[in-house]
Amino acid sequence: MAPVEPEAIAEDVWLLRAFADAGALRAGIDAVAADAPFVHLRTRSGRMSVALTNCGLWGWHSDERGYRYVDFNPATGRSWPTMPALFVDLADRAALRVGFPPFAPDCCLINRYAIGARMGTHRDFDELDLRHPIVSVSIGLSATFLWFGAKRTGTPKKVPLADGDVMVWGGTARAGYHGVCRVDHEDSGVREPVGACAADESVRFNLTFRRAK
Ligand code: MD3
Ligand code: FE
Repeated sequence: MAPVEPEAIAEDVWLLRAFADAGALRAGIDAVAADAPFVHLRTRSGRMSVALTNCGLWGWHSDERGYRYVDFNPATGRSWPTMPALFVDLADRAALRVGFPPFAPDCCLINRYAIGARMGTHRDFDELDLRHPIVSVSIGLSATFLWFGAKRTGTPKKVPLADGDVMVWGGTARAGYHGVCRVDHEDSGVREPVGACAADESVRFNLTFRRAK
């Protein structure tokens, strides 16, 4: 894999462009989804346009009762699929690359964005220990990530994310507000999808590695 210099996007936010072999990760996503199919969960504000699944010990779940981590898949009654070794290795290498101690994620949330899907402004604080970083990997179609930081108002920093890009959040950024613009057309990207994704349908995946417990 080509060496990349981490780019500092904001305080404690790092971008590693084209760090991941997205084609290889796609095989892992397909294996996870074969056991734990993608679903559109409900939140208190309605049905999510993003479909998701999980692998690892814990999975992020939402319904009318709210958000939480669950140790089995409510849709199947089974444990979440094991995190593929390739996933764990990538998350660990990305965290190390920007100076974090070894990162042992126990949850990988996989988001799937079809054209038209978006993620509203929110922050993630259901994890027990916010000292652990978050590592996220973009696969397939490009999208614009919005970084608001400590306040959910104001003008966000817009970060175009392409196939294989990896971001790491830690420290002060861990509690920051963020979102993803509507994925609206296929040629919105800064780079063409490569490898196995080139032949793929119009979809963006995002892997989010977390230490939930
Ligand atoms: C920054 N996912 O799943 S990257 C999410 O592209 C989520 O699917 C987006 O926001 C996506 O919650 C954005 C991942 C991300 C996740 C958690 C964070 C970025 C974060 C927590 C703090 C700061
Ligand atoms: Fe988030």
